[in-house]
Amino acid sequence: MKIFVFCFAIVLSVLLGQRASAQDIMIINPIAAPSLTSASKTGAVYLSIMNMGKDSDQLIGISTSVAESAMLHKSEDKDGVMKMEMLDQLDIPAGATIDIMPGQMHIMLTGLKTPLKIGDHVPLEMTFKKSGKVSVDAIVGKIDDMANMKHTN
Ligand SMILES: [Cu+2]
Repeated sequence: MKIFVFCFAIVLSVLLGQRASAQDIMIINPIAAPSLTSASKTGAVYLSIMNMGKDSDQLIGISTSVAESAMLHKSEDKDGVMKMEMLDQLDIPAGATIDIMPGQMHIMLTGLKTPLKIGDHVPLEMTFKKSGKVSVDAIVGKIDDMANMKHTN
């Protein structure tokens, strides 16, 4: 009986250990912007990535079934003109939360199959170097006009 309990404890700790490492990355508040016109072929998704692990991790790829491609873009205000730059990977330090938010970064969808309406689902598969694939379900909703915050500071 004692041996049984001991074995059970080992199995349990192994299971919990695996579960912990698979859940080091947490995606918070994923939201997609609604399309402005019915002809829109591009879209944007915003979310925060939290790394609860002890090691840094890197976001190395994103895919979605609603568009031909999804990639991480950095937006920069250069003399009043918004410029976008593609990021091949994004470092998420241990214990850090990285915000992909308007005015800073966005996940750009190109080749949208249908325009995005409020309430639609945008499934994303995000690939991390250490944590592997993380599935995300972003809902299309009104984006707070956070981009305008840059005018107040
Ligand atoms: Cu972009």
